[in-house]
Amino acid sequence: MLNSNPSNSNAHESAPSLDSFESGEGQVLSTYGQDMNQALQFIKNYDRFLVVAHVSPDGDAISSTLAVGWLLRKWNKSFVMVNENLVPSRLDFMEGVSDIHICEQHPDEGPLSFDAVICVDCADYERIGSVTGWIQSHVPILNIDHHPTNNRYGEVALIREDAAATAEILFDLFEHGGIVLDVEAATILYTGLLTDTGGFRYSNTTPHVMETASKLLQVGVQGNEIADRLLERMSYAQMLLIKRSLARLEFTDDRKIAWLYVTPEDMLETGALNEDLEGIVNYPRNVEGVQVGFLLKVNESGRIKVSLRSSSQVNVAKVAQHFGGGGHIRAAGCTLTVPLEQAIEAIIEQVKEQL
Ligand SMILES: [Mn+2]
Repeated sequence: MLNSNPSNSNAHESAPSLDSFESGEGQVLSTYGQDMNQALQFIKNYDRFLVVAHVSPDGDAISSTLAVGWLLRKWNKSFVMVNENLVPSRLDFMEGVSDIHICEQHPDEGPLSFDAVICVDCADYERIGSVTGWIQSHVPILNIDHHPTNNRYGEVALIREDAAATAEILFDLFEHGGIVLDVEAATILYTGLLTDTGGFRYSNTTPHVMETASKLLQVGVQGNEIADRLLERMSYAQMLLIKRSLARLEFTDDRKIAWLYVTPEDMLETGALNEDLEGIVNYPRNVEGVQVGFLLKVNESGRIKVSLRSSSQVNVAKVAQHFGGGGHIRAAGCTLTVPLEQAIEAIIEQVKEQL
């Protein structure tokens, strides 16, 4: 079935993106090229796929899920896209969002049968949450991700730690495979790139990111519209939540660490959804002199989700890992099950170790 598709007939011969991509590092380059070949071969080898990203999906998770779905559709494969949790409504504009099954709404109902799994934007297999219950242990997995903490699970792992987003790796993969993007696919990839770089502002915004963005804009992506929708616009509930949580902003005596928290009552009384928490953690981090900012979200169960952001060389992934979490050097997260005051003290102590 794939041979009928001319755009994919020379997937293994052409590697147009690689030479311009990391010149001078031939070793890294060729390994990445080989991994991309293996990933393309994996997709060709099977016919029915499950595509899944991490729980509480962000822009890159949904972008990557949809981009893989777009390719599978193009290659006439059958597939089911799934996530444990609801897709944030601000991401609704991307083509295919309504096709993503939400596992928490149908926990007992397995998906259509499938013979391979593609996990995107997940540092470890458990990050897909309850979707693991849909997958039998013998089913082969393709693992596509950019987290430095990725443990290379799965039969094939396509990992580039210095990629800003999984969407960036998928762009490389498509370019490597000679797969021509349409505006829908380009918009999907651009969204992952935009959100995981904080609007092309974070330190992961490399020349390769901007080259990728440029190529996507050339396909016809409306970058300004996506930026306005995802970076500027706020829901009313989100603004109420910010108003409340900022009133609780606290600092250590040296003002190098700052934090705030959100309670279940805040969520209930403002009508905010989990997606409305996005970006709040930047307020403490953005204060002059603050090296690490963090946000604690207390859940009804008493569990506390902590988001950490570093504005300096402090590696917050290490802090998160200490509590069983993970992430990137400047953005990481973990979950604690202790009272709020204790959680704050424990996090501060670990951050101080890294300072
Ligand atoms: Mn990501």
